[in-house]
Amino acid sequence: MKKEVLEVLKSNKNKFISGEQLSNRLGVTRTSIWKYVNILKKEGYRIESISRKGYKLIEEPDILSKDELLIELKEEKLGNNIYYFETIDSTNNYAKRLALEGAVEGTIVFSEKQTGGRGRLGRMWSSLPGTSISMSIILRPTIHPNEAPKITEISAAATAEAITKVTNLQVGIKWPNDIILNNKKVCGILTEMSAELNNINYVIVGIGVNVNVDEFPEEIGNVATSIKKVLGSEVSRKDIVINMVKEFGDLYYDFINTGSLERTVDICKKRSVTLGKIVRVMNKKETIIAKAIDITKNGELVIRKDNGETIKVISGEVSVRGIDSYV
Ligand code: BTX
Repeated sequence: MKKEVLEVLKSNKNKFISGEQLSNRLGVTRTSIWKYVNILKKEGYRIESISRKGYKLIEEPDILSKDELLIELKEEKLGNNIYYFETIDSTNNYAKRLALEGAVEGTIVFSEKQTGGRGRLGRMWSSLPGTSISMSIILRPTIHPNEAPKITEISAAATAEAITKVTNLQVGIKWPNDIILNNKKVCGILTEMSAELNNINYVIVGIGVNVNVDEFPEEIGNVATSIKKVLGSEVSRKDIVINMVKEFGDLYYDFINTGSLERTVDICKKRSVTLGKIVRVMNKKETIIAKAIDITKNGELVIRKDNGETIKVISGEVSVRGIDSYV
């Protein structure tokens, strides 16, 4: 019921709505309404209450609560099923458990704090409570497992677009999965999948964004930045999340319905900090130093070696000269 009270107050923001109207509309007593309003106030909502006038929502805190997100995302295809934690080991781990239990596509797991946030290849991801976003989306795409890397690019494109929409900052994409601001990482994406030979059981897209982080742990101080550090002011995490989920749903269902990755590739090319640069590509077999020259319509990175040979890279570790510290 707290969610319903909040929803009515939000749709009447900056206007008074009487306790009686609220209680008639929601079918609960005025005392219950008063109780829920007090809980919301404790959560940080600024609500004016004046006898005979009722309640007026004046200001909303920047919290990523389940109620807030369910209200804001109710029109979207993704995000109708939300799990929210104060602390968890890793939202990707929890999402995996949910996926195994049959959670539907579009289920999203959020946590304020992760005690075991994971990056790729066993690396760690540091997520700072209250100032960053840690979320994992469960997907059940009807595509061939070979196409799963495309979902990482969709996530990167959606996140970059959302950050620009909210902040006006021109964020870059380091192919395929890092979002870059001023040559430093502002967001990381970890895509994991469970599949059989020809079909995917589930994909988990884990996204970590440094939004209002002031100070990073020493070991990542050189590589990490936050939106606040670059913009110079705080940004609403809620606005970033809502826009991310919207953009993601838009690009993801466009790809699923049309089979074309064109819209995503256009964004990735336009924002690429990789194209035109010398890159080091590491895969299980070898390490290649070459120039990144294109991204194909299927999202592969095209690199050209000194001897003129061109190679299409589907996935792998790509470091970019000038951004990553390698020779
Ligand atoms: P990655 O392997 O590309 O990047 C990991 C590397 O990035 C680390 O080795 C470290 O150098 C650096 N790093 C760690 N934390 C941060 C940070 N906060 N900002 C910038 N750089 C950092 C990228 O992996 C994928 C990260 C996905 C994180 C999300 S959060 C929600 C979900 N749950 C989970 O456990 N992981 C994902």
